[in-house]
Amino acid sequence: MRTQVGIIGAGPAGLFLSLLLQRAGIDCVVLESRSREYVEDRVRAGVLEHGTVDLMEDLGVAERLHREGMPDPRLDIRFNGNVIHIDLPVLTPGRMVTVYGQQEIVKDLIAARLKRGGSIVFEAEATGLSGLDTNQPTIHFKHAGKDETLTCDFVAGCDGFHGVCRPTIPGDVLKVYDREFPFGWLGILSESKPFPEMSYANHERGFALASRRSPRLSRLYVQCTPDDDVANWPDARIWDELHIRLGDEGRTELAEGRILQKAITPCRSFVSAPMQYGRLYLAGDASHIVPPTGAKGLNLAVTDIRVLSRALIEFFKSGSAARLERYSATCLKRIWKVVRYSTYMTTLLHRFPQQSAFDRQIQLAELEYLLNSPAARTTIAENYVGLPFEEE
Ligand code: RFL
Ligand code: PHB
Repeated sequence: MRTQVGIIGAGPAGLFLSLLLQRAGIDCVVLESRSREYVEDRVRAGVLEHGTVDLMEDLGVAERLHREGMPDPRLDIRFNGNVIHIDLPVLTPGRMVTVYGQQEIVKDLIAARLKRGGSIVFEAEATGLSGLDTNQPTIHFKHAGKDETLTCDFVAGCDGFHGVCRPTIPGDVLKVYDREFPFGWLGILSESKPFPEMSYANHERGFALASRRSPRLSRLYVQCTPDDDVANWPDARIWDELHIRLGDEGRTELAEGRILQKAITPCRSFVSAPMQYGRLYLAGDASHIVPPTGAKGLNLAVTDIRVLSRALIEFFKSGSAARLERYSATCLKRIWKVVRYSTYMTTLLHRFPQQSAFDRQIQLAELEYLLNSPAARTTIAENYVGLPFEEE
């Protein structure tokens, strides 16, 4: 097999890239190790920056997003009986976010790609790359029990955090910045009426978050230990912790329902640089991950793809590699700002096991400051809706 751009991974990064390249008349093939059903059902992110929504519109894939997505103008932070209201359109120039499940985006992008005649090979697992320092790199993959190859002009490594692309960059070239937080998130989907506001909570017993997926589907999270097991969390324990941490001790506010899904996610920041090596370009979780507190992972994958698609299109149209050469540097500027913000929100809202009395007081003082200062709330608002793009 031969194509211009070989894309590994049919997550948001790989799928957005495939649609952008396809629109520009550039041939590409997407290889995905899992089945179509598996990637369409994987429950993950839910908060879209306005730039992510704009890109969906631009690509003509926002019809269902506008019908079923929930524009969200506010987020709340609860602590010690107080509620900090962060009113996004007031604090940013008229902006807000949209709540729409990542798996719904993935469904919409897969449907559009296939309808437009593009190819996605499911259950095709990339096993290695060769010739990255030549003009004809090759992806080796297994499909239907056979070893196959895909020769390309460029390889886009969109294969997530546990993919094969990042490890092919030699260790002496790749620098890794890593921080593991001493907790995880237990997330559930529940058939129950959600809170009207996206509500984050800092509580003595740990962090909690009340989000949603539809008017009848709640998405709820509680801080747990990093090596925790869902077996330690029977439904009653989850509801008890949610009521307490969200400040609903009287159990009148948070509606309970049947729990459809339960999973634990570690909280970790990880950045690898550079994001390119020879003819391989990494994008999204393949290159960096952030703790979910900032709601940024998916949005950051999308901003990498904006930069990468523009650089590849310029190369194929004009022969200029100038944008490709500065791909990593361009992306990393934004990535570090998002890592900073995600670290700030994570540090602000969680209980740290070794937290000193001093550190706890600083955390509470920061929350009091946010309660009373529109300037402090603006810094959260402008990061939450998405920082402006700096690339010319
Ligand atoms: P993905 O989605 O992991 O996709 C990578 C794809 O590559 C495939 N793959 C391979 N295919 C072929 N050969 C191989 N060898 C392969 N190895 C892997 C995988 O099967 C997969 O289909 O990465 P991508 O596209 O970079 O997208 C990143 C996002 O998925 C991720 O950052 C977000 O989900 C993070 N995240 C959130 N981001 C937000 O912007 N807003 C949020 O509200 C938000 N909440 C969250 C989150 C992530 C969470 N979890 C579970 C990690 C909440 C949670 C709980
Ligand atoms: C979600 O709805 O899944 C969600 C919302 C906000 C976050 C993380 C996840 O910070």
